[in-house]
Amino acid sequence: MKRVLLLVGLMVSGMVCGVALTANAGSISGKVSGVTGESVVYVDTIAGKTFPAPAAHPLMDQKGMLFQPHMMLVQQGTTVDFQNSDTVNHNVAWTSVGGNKRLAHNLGTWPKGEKRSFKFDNAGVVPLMCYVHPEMAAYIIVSPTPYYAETDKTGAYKIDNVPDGSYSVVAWHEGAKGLPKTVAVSGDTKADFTLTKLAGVQ
Ligand SMILES: [Cu+2]
Repeated sequence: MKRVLLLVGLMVSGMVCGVALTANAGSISGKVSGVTGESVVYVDTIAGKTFPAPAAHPLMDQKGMLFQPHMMLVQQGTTVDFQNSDTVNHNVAWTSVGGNKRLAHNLGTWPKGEKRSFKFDNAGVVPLMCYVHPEMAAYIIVSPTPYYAETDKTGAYKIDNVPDGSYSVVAWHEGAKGLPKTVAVSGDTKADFTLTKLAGVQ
């Protein structure tokens, strides 16, 4: 009798594990081509789904007259810390978020060693600029879901732990229009993108 119960127990736990693995084991991977260097790929807004904001504050530094890093990918709701590490004053501002000019914001201008923070509650590309030094530029890409990845230099990417389902997946590269594509994720799924560089498009 005990042996039968043990066997049933093992079968049930095996089934539970199996289901759990199937639900969580998916991924989206592939290649972004048509552009040179790193791009980003993220799963766009999923209807009826919200995700808790990450607690970590990534750092956008202004150092050596550059925004560092040049491209930062964060989840919606993330607070980014902006720091000035140079001896000159720097400004941080953006003219839109996801193309929406009403979300333009100027964080101000401040000296070396100071930091200011901003919580990005709206998804989309944030083109960063410094009004003191017009040559300074960088991008924060705010993903509405936790399913995102930067490509490597060859354009290859992999987004892990994506539950099975049909999603709009967006590929973006500096100077190219974001390209959405419907991807039906079932386990490990491939999705390739070909982007086109456009003049005047952020
Ligand atoms: Cu500056």
